[in-house]
Amino acid sequence: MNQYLSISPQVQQALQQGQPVVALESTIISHGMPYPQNVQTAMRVEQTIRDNGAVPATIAIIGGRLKAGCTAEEIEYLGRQGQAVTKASRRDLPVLVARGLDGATTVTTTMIIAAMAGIKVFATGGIGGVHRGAETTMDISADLEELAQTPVMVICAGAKSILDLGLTLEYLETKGVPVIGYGTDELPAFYTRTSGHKVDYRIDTPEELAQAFIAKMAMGLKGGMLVTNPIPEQYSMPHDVIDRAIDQAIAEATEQGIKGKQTTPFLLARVKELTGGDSLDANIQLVLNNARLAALTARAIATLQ
Ligand code: PSU
Ligand code: MN
Repeated sequence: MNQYLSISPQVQQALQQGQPVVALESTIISHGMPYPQNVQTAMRVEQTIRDNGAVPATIAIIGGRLKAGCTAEEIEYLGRQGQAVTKASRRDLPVLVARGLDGATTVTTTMIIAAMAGIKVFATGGIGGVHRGAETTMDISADLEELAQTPVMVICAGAKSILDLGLTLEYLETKGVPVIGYGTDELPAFYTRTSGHKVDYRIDTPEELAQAFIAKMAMGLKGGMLVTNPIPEQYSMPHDVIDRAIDQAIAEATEQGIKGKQTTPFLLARVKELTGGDSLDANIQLVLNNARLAALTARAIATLQ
């Protein structure tokens, strides 16, 4: 086992016994939602995974250790620290680990640590992608490169239209990452069930998600798979409300010269402020929905293997 990895006893036992485990990221806790809703949501997500027959493994870097399975105290700590914790992407791991520091894991680093631990399924809210204006800023999330090389299935609610969704799909195509719509032909855009962009394949059951993922692994094709699961109808938001908030947030980011790793957290926080509590409620519900699907899919993989 990697000398920097710490797997919690519960997660370790589940992995040894071939039981289903679902990885969860921690940047969504520290940077994605305000306290205390972030911690409450993280605990509800873990419980949803247990209720659906799998073991949750919230992933983070604590004191330089790569944790697969955080305690309730560690989740509370990350939630309280909020943006004071380092948002840790692939390039941050060497120095954080060498210095014994803390880091909240993005989709990228959650995939890396999940793969080290042997966890195949990961549930989150939204992934990073190609930002609008990337043709001049070159701002493309490391999440896309990670999907291209690390063997983890990422179950999300699509990507927010703070990104250029068309370019994000083009990038994933180039990198050979299958983009699946769960029960839909269209890429969901996080708060909304539609985006006007088609996914590569529609799959309607956890069993078929499991079969496709197992086939990919068995063929030795590197990289992961992206499953986009639309927000439940009753929680989805009107396109015009969300589009207006996103356009304004992007204009403010440009005006204030927001760059690099600050861009995504800035946009997420502004969209949340501009849409009031509604977007936070929608965010919480879609994460719970993804946790449920991830648990069922992890079970299907465990049964097939
Ligand atoms: N998009 C969301 N919510 C999030 C993130 C993205 O809707 O919480 C977080 C995830 O941790 C994701 C990261 O991996 O932001 C991407 O950041 P960047 O764009 O800087 O790569
Ligand atoms: Mn970026």
